[in-house]
Amino acid sequence: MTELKGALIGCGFFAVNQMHAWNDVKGARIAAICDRDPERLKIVGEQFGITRRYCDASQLFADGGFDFVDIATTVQSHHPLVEMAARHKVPVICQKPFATTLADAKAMVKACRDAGVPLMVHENFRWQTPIQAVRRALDAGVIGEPFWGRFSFRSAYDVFSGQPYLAAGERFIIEDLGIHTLDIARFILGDVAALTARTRRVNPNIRGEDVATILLDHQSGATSVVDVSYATRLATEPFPETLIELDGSHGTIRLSQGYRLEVTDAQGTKVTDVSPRLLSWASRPWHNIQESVFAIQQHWTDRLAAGEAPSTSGADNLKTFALVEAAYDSAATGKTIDIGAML
Ligand code: NAD
Ligand code: 89Y
Repeated sequence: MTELKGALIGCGFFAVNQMHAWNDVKGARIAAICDRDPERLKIVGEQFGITRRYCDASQLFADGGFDFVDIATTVQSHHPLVEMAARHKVPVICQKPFATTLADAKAMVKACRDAGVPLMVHENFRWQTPIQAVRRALDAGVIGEPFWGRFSFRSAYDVFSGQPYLAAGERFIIEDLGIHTLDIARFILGDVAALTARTRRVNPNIRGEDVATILLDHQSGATSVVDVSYATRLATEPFPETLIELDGSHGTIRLSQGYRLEVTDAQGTKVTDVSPRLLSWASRPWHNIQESVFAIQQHWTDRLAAGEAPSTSGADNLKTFALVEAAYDSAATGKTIDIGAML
C-alpha cells in the first residue's frame, strides 16, 4: 500500500496528540506542517522531525505535495481553511467545533462536495474504546429496543490552563465539549427530531455557560438526556469520561466511572472493564481521548485509501452541529427546537 502524505495546519495544544497519532497510523504520515505562530511551528517541527514548515497556509497549498490536510486550528479559521483545501482539491480533516454557525458549516460541506473532495470532522469521542463498547453491547441485542438514555459528562477539571481561549468565548461547554456528548447520543440512539435545553454559568471567571442540560427526542422514539458540566466537583475526578445509561425493552446498559460496563438482562448482569489503552505517548487522564485520536485518524486513512466516506463526514457532522446551535437557541428562548427544520 502506498503511504498517504498529509499536511497539518495549526501546531497548538491539541495538535501534538494528532502528530503523535499520525506517527502510529499505518498508511499515512505527515510531510509538512503550518502555523502562523513561528514559535509553535518550530516546537512541533523539531519534536516530530518535520522540515517542511510554513507560516502561511496559502503558501503550503501553493507548494502542494500532499494527499490530505489535517486542520487543527481553533474554530475561527476553519471556514477559510476548509474552502482553501476544497479549491486545491485536497481531501480535508477539520477539528471540532467544525464552524461557528450552522450556515457556515453547510457552506463548508457544500464547498467540499462541489469540489469532489472527502471531508471528515475530527469528532473523535465516538471512537473512544468505552463508547465503542457500548455501541457493540447495544448491537448484541440483549437489552432489546432502547427507549431511554443518559449521556453525562460532569467534571471540575481545569481545562482553561491548557486551552485559555475556552474561558474567553461567549459560548463554552456546549460548543466545546457538549458537541462530543451530543454526537455520542446520536451515535448510540440515532438522529434527533427535537431538542430542549437549559444552561447556566457557575464559574464567575469565565464568559460562557459551563453547565447544560439537554433533552433529546430521537427519531426512533427514544428519549435521552445529555448533561454536561465543568462546575461539578466530585470525590474522584472523572475527566474525561462520558458516562452512559441506557434502558431497553429487555435490559439495561450502564457505563460508569472507571470504565466499567454493566449489561443486565433477565439472565443477570455481565460486567466488563472497557478501559482505553495507554498508548506509548499518552498520559492519564487524557489517554482515553488520545487513543480515540489515533482511532479516528486510522479510520480516515483506511477510508481515504478505499475511496469511502468516513463515519464523521462533514455531512454527518451537520446533524451534530445542528444540535449545538439548537441547544443555544432553546436555552435562549425556552422553546423546543425542531431539528429537521434546520437541516
Ligand atoms: P491552540 O490555540 O492551542 O492551537 C491552535 C493553533 O493554530 C495555534 O498555534 C495557532 O497559531 C494556529 N492557527 C490558528 N489559525 C491559523 C491559521 N489560519 N493558519 C495557521 N495556523 C493557525 O488550540 P487547541 O487547544 O490546540 O485547539 C485546536 C482545536 O482542537 C480547537 O478547535 C479545539 O476545540 C480542538 N480540540 C479538540 C479536542 C478533541 O478531543 N477533538 C480536544 C482539544 C481541542
Ligand atoms: O476542547 C475539549 C475537547 O474537545 O475535549 C476536551 C476538551 O479538551 C476540553 O473540554
